[in-house]
Amino acid sequence: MIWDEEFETLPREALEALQLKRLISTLERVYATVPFYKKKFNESGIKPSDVRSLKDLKRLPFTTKADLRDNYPFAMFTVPLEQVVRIHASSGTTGKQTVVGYTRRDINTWAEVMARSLAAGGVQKNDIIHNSYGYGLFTGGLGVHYGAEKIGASVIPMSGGNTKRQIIVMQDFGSTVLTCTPSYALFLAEAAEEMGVDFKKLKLRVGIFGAEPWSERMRDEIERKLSIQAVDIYGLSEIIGPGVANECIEAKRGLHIFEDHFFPEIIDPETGEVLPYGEKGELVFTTITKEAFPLIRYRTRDISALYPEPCKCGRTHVRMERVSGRSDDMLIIRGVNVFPSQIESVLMNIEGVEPYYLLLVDRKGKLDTLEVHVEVNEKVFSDEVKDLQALGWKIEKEIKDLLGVTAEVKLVEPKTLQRSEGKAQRVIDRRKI
Ligand code: DLL
Repeated sequence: MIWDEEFETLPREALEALQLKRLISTLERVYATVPFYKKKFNESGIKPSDVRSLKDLKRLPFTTKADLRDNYPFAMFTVPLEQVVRIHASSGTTGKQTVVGYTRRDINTWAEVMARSLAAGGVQKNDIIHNSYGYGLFTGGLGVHYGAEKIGASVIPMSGGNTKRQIIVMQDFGSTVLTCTPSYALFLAEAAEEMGVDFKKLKLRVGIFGAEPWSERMRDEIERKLSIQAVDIYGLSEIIGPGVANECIEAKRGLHIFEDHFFPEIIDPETGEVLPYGEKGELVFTTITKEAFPLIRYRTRDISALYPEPCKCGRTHVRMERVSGRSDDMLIIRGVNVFPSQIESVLMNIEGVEPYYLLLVDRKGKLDTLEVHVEVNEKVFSDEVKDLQALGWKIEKEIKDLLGVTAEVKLVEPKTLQRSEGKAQRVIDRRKI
């Protein structure tokens, strides 16, 4: 179902005209109210009035996470705090937290794009949404909540944790939609199995999963174990929270970016040059309707590509490929660039291996080492030692063949690696400590 037929199916020309109008008004707003932007634009010798077409956007400087840190906590806001009705923050893995603010209109915009996202995943007003994204400073919980209410669905504000109770609620209340991180969805499946609850007998029919990278194989695994359809939702606090883009359930091939609110670009992360449609690079967003905290050319560090081809769902907004990793997540192991998602793909293609793994990177002397801890299923674990050893070697060989890096694989007992209620931590890099 398309939530906002008019805006989500705008012909390209009309969409671009709208984007330009909104872009110019955003640029004027930040130039007039945020000293950081005024200084940066002046240094680049460009004024908002110089931007006459969408192509001119690339003449503007990027905004980075470091800029947000330098302006911590509120110096990037365009309005006085009395107009800010909500504040969220994301902790990130390094450095100071990033603080974001919303006016009342921003909260409405967010609810609107979240309603669109949920509707794209097939959610309707008679659904019961079991929302296990964390409520709090994290944008997941409240973001989904407002979108669900806007649709008129019944939302259960579960938040993360208390996994057994989650299963009981899902069973007793007849939840039809699950919203949480993909890793937590798998954990819920595991917990249900231990409690003797059969997911196939539950009313759950769809899951809207995001906030961390996941693979096509993981989608298959979740769909099979939970007996549902799984769609991908993308977003980041800085841009608005969840609801920047969402897959449509009709195609499940890439996420439609709500381009009448967020203007996307893909750049080469090394040179900053804008790349054409279809090429992989770093996603950059400019918000064109936000009031309190607009961002101009914000470098997300997320790796993706954009596809403008028409979609069978009827939406005209471009699709982004599922995020395969972050440019700053890339591990360089003995000179070889490795993304955790590449190792995940290798693991998920091997029979007997469970979707729980941890990558441990260390430096012994001058040499980097990579240990891959991965859980195997009960059946494999009860095999003879020599079979387990052979499986370990097989994984090592596949990693070496496909990624060109030597890893030491440790097969661990089922259910021994830490489960996450929110974003899973899959890499420990001891070299930085
Ligand atoms: O994770 C917002 C969100 C909540 C999105 C719930 C989807 C669902 P942050 O905590 O600021 O916000 O983290 C943003 O998470 O830059 C990506 O690296 C990653 N991320 C978010 N969604 C996806 C996804 C929320 N579908 C950062 N696939 C982003 C891969 C994702 N990575």
